Amino acid sequence: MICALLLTMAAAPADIELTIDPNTSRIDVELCVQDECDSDQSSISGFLTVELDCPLDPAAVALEDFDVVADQPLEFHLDYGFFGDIFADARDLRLFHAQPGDQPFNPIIDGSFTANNVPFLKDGVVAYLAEGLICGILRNLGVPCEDEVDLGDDPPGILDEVSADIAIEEGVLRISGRLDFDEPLDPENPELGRITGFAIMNASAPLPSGPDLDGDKDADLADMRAFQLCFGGSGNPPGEACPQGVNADLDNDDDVDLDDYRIFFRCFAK
Ligand SMILES: [Ca+2]
Ligand SMILES: [Ca+2]
Ligand SMILES: [Ca+2]
Ligand SMILES: [Ca+2]
Repeated sequence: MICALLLTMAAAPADIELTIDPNTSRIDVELCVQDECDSDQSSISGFLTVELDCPLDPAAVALEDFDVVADQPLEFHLDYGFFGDIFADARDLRLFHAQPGDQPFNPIIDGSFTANNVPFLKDGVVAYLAEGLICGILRNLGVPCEDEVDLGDDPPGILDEVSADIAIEEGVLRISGRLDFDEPLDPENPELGRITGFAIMNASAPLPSGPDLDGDKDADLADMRAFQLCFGGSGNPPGEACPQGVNADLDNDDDVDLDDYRIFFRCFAK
């Protein structure tokens, strides 16, 4: 048991958690039922976690986790005039990674990357009420006039393609992306209506200095010498000769071992 735990810790990657900025990130949703539409929006917040092949000069990025929430409920009023109204709201909306952890690296090309087949889970509650003649129209389509759906009951979905821009500016890692969606409300009842829209996300985090052990923005032979002085092996404290203030524990598991060397070497080999 302890062995398995140590192995898991030894494999802990050098993850970077980026905070989503709710001031510049939002979800915008349009709900259409029987040709009547209304839209609403909310700021979004949360985080995403990535691993870079080399933090000094990344050529590839792995999207390891994300957890995004809508800060306000979305509210819709579909007005059918003489035929009545539908009131709908979506509360506590949340989208998060279904299998967080180590993921494949995706190449960064012209400042952006694409992750494929990303599994996700949803959460939140969608409720609606149809009043007047529109209620009878919904019934004829086999849809109740009032319902509440817990999105957390849905099985995991797959995002075929998640693309985002990635940049490093003055020691800050920035990732920004946009996700468009267009889904039938009920796949078995496509004429009922659709939910369409987009989410815009901007996230950032201070970039760890990583393999640049002497702080001169490279990973060269001088850094390699410092790394060797700090090497202590798996589960041991850093080597006694490790220079003061140098942190060669690049995967944050309180040792300087071969896992840290692998991370160091990705930058050194560039
Ligand atoms: Ca270790
Ligand atoms: Ca250096
Ligand atoms: Ca140097
Ligand atoms: Ca370590």
